[in-house]
Amino acid sequence: MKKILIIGALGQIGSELTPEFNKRYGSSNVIVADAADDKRGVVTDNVFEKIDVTDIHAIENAIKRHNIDTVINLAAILSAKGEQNPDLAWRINIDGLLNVLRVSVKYKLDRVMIPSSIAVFGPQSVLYNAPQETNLKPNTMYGITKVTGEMLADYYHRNFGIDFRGIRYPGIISHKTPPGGGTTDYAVEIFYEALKHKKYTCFLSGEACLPMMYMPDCIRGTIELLEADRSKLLHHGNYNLGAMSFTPDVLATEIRKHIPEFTITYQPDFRREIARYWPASIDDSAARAEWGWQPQWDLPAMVEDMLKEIAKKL
Ligand code: NAD
Ligand code: AKB
Repeated sequence: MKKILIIGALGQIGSELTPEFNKRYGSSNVIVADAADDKRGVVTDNVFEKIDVTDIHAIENAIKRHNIDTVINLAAILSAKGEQNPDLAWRINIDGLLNVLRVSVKYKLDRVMIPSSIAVFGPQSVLYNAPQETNLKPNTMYGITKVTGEMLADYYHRNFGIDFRGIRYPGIISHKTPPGGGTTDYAVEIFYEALKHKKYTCFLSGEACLPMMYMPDCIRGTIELLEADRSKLLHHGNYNLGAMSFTPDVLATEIRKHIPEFTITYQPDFRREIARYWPASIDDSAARAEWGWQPQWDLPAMVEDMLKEIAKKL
């Protein structure tokens, strides 16, 4: 892992992974890429390449030019946007992923990481303490692309020896960059509305319990898996990763401990149907056993920190 290319680096996770990589590996060794322009000034110290992940030549050019040996592909269409444009979700999440896998073989990359999601689970999965291995038949296009991605990654690992690593992230909560169009986005929006207007209308139902994680845990877990000893990994692109689980009702109650006037109302839309077949909690014992995963942030600590940080921004 000497020279790293992050594709999709301007999004919610990439914008926080990049500075951590810079600290760890040096910004001259971290090349960042995205199909979008860096209008928010996310990238400060890194070389920036405008790359569409569906353009294999653009990826190849960057790999050759910068002597890349590790690729992190964060470019994706998330669950809610994916239901609105399933063709686009397939093109970016699968054609893009295949491009990354193909160049990994051609340029003999040292390591490749592409995230999966709790969206791999579906109506036939065990949804409480959802096991690592279970019946995966999601009913969203996003979920279908994530299961397919996990299977393709396994195939490339088996047949071409690619060192592929990936996590089924839960909903990620953060305050730096807004989430990109998912079902768990409510758990970020709610903080801005609580601070600005002391009320929030939620697009899920009050009892929709989902696994969530605060960004510092997400970044630490990602780096820990990336750096883990390959010989200890029995899985590759599909680690369940748990931290906390809560419903909108429970999150609102926790926010009310800091803002007593805060109220929440519910107007569920199509995203309620997406959340309905996602797990309430996940069994991450494989990640704990194989590379020592241990979450550090719980709900009260996360809520306190989010309110403090967003208040500074507002
Ligand atoms: P995001 O939507 O915030 O960011 C995605 C980035 O990809 C954006 O900057 C976008 O401009 C870029 N992008 C889109 N299409 C592109 C293309 N064709 N070529 C290059 N770049 C393109 O997403 P995120 O939340 O940072 O998620 C990163 C990864 O983590 C995704 O694979 C996502 O499925 C996964 N994930 C995220 C969460 C979460 O809650 N954030 C949860 C589970 C899994
Ligand atoms: C989404 O809601 O689509 C993402 C995810 C859990 O994959 N946050």
